[in-house]
Amino acid sequence: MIKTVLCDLLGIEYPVLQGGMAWIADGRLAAAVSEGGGLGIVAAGNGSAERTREQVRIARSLTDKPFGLNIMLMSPHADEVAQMAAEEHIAVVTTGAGNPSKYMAMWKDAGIRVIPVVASVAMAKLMTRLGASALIAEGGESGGHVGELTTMVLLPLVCDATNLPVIGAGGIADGRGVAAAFMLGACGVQVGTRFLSAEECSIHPTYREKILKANDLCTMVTGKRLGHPVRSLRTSFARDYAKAEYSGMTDEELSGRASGAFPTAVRDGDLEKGCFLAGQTAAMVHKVQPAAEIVRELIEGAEPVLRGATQWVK
Ligand code: TUI
Repeated sequence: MIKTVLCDLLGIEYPVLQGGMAWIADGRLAAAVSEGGGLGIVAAGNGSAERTREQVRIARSLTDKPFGLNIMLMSPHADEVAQMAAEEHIAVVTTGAGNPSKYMAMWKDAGIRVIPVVASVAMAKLMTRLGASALIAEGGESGGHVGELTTMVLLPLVCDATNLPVIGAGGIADGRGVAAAFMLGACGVQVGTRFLSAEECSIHPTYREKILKANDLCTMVTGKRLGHPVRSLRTSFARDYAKAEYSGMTDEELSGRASGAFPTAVRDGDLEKGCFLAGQTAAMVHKVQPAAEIVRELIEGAEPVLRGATQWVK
């Protein structure tokens, strides 16, 4: 069985975090992952503090095990959600899409373990200095908001830049990916896309179907022109948006086109108007199964790979 310092740090059985997927990771999914021995995470996304608090309480009602809250720092509600996290004494806060420096002292005073996603070495060093408990190095294979670097490069660079436990993310969907992340210096993984096929994940059936049928080339990155690149399924919406980025459209017209596209995908499964966030590993997601089974498969699958890793060393 694989056990690392992350298990003791977070009070979990397996070093697997569920990604903080905006509009998707609700209390039900988070509780199911935590019940399965990983760390489930409720995502605040663009939601208000009160809406997010409801999901936190749902998670609490479904599990006694620790779970986390992901705060999307570009959200207009980030300040109030950050405050709510302190009030609720959330065990673990992960952050994404920005710099959480201004909240770190408040969270630490509330006894929260803070684990920011870092997309650069500079951010890794800053977060280490400000007292993060661990770091998530998330490469651009991931779904949603992406940085410049791949997991293969970012993860070892972040490990070299910090003495904190590092969690690898982006491009990990099975035991081989978990083992590879460990080889690069990680002591845990964060997995998002694979959980889109969890029984407890409440996305629209069309979204789930598109993930199950996805192949290797079925995601693309859009949004670079406005400075918020996101990886999503290559749907007609994503293709049209990509074309619009290189047309004469103004920035306002362009951002109007994307407005509401994430929740539209999750709730309505609308292929014309929705943006279906997904990582490159969508091609590796083949069946619907309980979240706890996914957690177990990730860890059990990594063991033989890690044991066999010395086979070429003579
Ligand atoms: O945050 C994510 N993934 C996301 S957020 C999201 S919702 C969204 N809404 C509007 C526009 C864009 C996205 C969907 N998926 N992953 C974690 C992540 N964080 N990836 C990259 C980063 C990141 C980027 C820059 C973290 C820190 C950072 O620092 C910039 C700075 O301020 O120096």
